[in-house]
Amino acid sequence: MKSLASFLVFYAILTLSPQAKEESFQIVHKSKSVPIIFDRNDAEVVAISSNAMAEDIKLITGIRPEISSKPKPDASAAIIIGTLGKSAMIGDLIDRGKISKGLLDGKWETFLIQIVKNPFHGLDHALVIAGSDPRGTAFGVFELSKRLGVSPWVYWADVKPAKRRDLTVTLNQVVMGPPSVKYRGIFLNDEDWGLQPWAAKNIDTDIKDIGPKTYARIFELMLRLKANYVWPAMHKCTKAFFYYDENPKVAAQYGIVLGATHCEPMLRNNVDEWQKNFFKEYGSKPGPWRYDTNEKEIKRYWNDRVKEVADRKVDAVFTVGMRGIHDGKMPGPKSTTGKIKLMDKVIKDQRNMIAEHFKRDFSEIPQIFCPYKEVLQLYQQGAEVPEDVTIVWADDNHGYIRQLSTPEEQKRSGRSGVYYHLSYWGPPEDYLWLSSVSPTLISYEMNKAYAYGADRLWVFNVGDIKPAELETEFAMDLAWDIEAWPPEEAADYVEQWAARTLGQSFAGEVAEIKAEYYRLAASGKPEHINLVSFSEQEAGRRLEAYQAIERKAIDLKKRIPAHLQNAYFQLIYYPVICAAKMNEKHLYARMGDHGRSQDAHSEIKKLTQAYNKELAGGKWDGMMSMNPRNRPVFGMPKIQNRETPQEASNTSIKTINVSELQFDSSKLQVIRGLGVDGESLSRIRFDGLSYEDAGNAPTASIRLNLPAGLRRIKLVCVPTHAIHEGRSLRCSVKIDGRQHKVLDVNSGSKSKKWTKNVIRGYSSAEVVFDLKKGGSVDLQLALLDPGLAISSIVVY
Ligand code: REL
Repeated sequence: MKSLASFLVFYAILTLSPQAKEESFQIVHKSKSVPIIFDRNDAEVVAISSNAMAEDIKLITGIRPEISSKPKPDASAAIIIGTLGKSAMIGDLIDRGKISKGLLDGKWETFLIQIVKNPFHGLDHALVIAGSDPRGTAFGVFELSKRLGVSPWVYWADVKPAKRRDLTVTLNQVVMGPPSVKYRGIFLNDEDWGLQPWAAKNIDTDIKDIGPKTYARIFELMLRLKANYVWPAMHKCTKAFFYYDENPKVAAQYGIVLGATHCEPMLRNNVDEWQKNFFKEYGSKPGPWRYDTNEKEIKRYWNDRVKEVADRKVDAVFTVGMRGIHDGKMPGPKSTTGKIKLMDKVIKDQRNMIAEHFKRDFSEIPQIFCPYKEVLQLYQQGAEVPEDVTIVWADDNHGYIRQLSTPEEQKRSGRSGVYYHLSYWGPPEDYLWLSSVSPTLISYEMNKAYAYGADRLWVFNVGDIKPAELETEFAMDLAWDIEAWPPEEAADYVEQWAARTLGQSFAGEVAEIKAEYYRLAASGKPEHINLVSFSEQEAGRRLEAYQAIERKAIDLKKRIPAHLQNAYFQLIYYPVICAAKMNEKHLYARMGDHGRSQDAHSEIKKLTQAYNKELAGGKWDGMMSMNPRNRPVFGMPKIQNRETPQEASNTSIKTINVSELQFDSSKLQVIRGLGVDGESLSRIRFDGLSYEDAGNAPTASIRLNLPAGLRRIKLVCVPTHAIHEGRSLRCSVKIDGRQHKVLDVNSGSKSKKWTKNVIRGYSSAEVVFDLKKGGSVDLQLALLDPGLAISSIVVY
């Protein structure tokens, strides 16, 4: 529980105390709040966050602080909020040595929070929040809010803070930033069954779409999460982001940097702007989406957006390169050489446009190239990406990053980033309903990426945002501070998160429930369960495990305080119970139990109805679909005949858990919460070294008693990918130091094997040894490549 302990210590620095102490600052006392003061010349996001803080204080105490631009004569204290170089008050405080310029100057998104005595004439003291830049200031404001007990999910998951009459903050100077990752953000994707219908019905009701009012709420959430970058929703159910003139304005007000997906170069939404509305914009039908045959038209279309972005001074990161209209391949030449040549030309032309309109050095105009799906092959085979462009490596859509930068690529000035899925539409199968990628897997993959230089930009596909709240917050916390949650500690995050979200007294139970929820989903996500086969024993154990967390979640619900019931339902109860019911529906059907299968299905229906119609008085109506894209898994499965023979159960001699192994803990570690068995053995951090000689590689061993004969040994591993081109995921297996074989579990990311692996949640490889005589033997594993994570070893 190291992390929980450090969390408590950390929070003790800034505690809320009912009685003011000398170093404390009273925000609300005797039904009176100190005012919040900021300079009107400061950035708009400062006004926005100051107002949000006033609302947060009101939510806790019932008293809304007054907002003003200068100290009020009748107040002896104030909260002063401002940005270095934009706020005269902050400038003054620096000039008079009250706060340090050096802590902020020249730093990206950095802030300090500090109690200052006699800040200005007439004020005895102030709580100062100062940022190195406007977003830094806003992050400081929301950090204070969070520490006062207001969750980032106060609106988005109804996490209401406990009421207090007085509000006092006690702190030493707090300095946070710069963040580990420069651009950190979310992709709002597959919005058709949640975000779009919900926004149309409840928020942007005038335009019946995801529009400026919805984006304002999303951007506030992002600031609360210290995120700064967005790929807006882009499916055909919604209009292009730029269609509503207000959208980019709202982004600017909230200080959010605009980006666009792997298939939307130059910030253009091709479904809406090319396919649907080209005529409206240009007075003619668009020609083919082919750069080799229709260069002029496509160029003009891109150029117009670049000009608009430059003219309106939109803070943006351009995606360069080209794919199909939507999530398809770039149309054009058939041959790979032809495609690569065309891609090179596209990128060159796009950069000329950027240069023409921005008239600044390329290093000041961030650009990304995302080798997603088939684009990775083009890149691997020679497509040229200028060195100042950030390469945004993608995962395989299932949470395992396909490849990272080689030592050569790590030298590029544009460095690299990651596009990572918490939600996904596409082959081999979607997972658009519940969110079940664990913090530990996120930490494992993103720490690995960071170690290989991916510190420039991280974007997470969060689907409709809900119910990926916890995982999204984890991802953003990690992007802010890569050291906060290393893989071996990431499993503790849930307890810390639950303590501040749902209350300390429930945190341990929530953490236990979620740990099982993630473990079970690792061997078959609820959305994939129809594709995974289990032996009768395995199915039985799985049902028991799900029913155990279901009982715990139901029991906990009875004790959660009234003001957090809504939050608990959407954050924990709905996903956990529905995951259990989805498993019951399919596994009981396989056992021929129609009644229980049908009951599970009906329960999912009932809970989804409650989510939409009853939760928080109907606030989330339209947000939750129990059958996005109507995939077969969501319907009633075929009930099998009770007599149907089940798959044979495991005949193995022994399954070895990695915690039974002996190893040097300065080189290897067991990571809790990773893999199908709930723990996996991996190297400590990602040192980058691969070994040809097993003698030098970190090893783990165990003494086993085995009968003589042919013995098959299977490694069950997390289905990660080799760290970069030219590497693999090898493990050398030795018995009694003599017989020696090397296994490789790297499957690539296109093979049938890979499909099987990501659906069932593990990769595997086997070796056969001929044991001449039975008895005690020494089994030794040498982990030759970084990124290899072994979950268990099965001996047959
Ligand atoms: O996950 C992705 O990045 C892609 O699948 C998306 O771009 C795409 O919109 C997908 O949701 C379906 O078309």
